Amino acid sequence: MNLKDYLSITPEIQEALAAGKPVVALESTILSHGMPYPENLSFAAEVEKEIRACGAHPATMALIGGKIKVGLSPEELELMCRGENVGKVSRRDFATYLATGKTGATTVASTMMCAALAGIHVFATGGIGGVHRHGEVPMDVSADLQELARTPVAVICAGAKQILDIGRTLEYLETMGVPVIGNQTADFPAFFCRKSGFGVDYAAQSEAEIASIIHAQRGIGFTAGILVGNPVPEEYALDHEYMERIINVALQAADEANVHGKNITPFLLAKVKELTGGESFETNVQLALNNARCAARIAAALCELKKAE
Ligand code: PSU
Ligand code: MN
Repeated sequence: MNLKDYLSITPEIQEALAAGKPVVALESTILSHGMPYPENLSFAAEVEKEIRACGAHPATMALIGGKIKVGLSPEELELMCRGENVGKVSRRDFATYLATGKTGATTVASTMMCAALAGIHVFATGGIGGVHRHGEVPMDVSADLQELARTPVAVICAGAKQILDIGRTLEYLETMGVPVIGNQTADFPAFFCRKSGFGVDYAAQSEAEIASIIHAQRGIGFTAGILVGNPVPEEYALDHEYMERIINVALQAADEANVHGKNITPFLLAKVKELTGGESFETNVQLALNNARCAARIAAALCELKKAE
């Protein structure tokens, strides 16, 4: 067995990659474990539409039937959105899911792995995992951070949710040598809010400039990824203090329900949605669409830079 036996790339994505056209990777955990059905289905359709409107090709990842799926059919998207018997796959789960044929939704970490295997350099998501608040006690540090340190894919996100310790998350990324670039912001965004109070390493002026940084990182042979913080559009941003209160209630609920490990992130996401009466959901959708458009334009600029080599 080798990689070719596991990779299952749709003809559309195969052709796009062969022709040097822009492709944007998308994760499936945001669908299966981050949003309710059927809202996730319309979100999945919308995000793919936005990427196409920007002239790029969307490649949603999943592990299905022992294959690494790069690009999903409408039936496969439906399966991931229904989320019945769909696990959450990070790097440690990858081989088990391939061997057993279980259906797995990919996180930021495993989507980066799939993208790198397929030759895709840009990936759009909502928020990344990170160091959990008081994570030094259970040592809960998302595998997303380690993956950013080892896999050369640029991740376009709206920052990290306040459910995490954003300061420690950024310290970890610095230690691991991961560039953290702001898209026209000097402040690392906090998902629902445009600012976290922590700075990025560099505030890029444009998406073209971000593409040039990704190009340089690849050119010098560095194998770490790049994290791009793209703030939620102003009109959908939520108040920082309000979200802080909501998140403290959610964290308390997680504590009382004794939720740990891989279940804590989906638990907190659902609780925050419940406590904000759906207001946060609209923000979540809009920031993810915004990241998809940004990623598509970065991917297109990167293709131009490669052609000009
Ligand atoms: N944060 C969000 N929404 C998400 C996730 C995180 O705001 O959907 C998902 C992503 O797939 C991310 C994963 O990679 O949760 C992190 O999980 P963990 O903390 O267990 O590594
Ligand atoms: Mn964890």
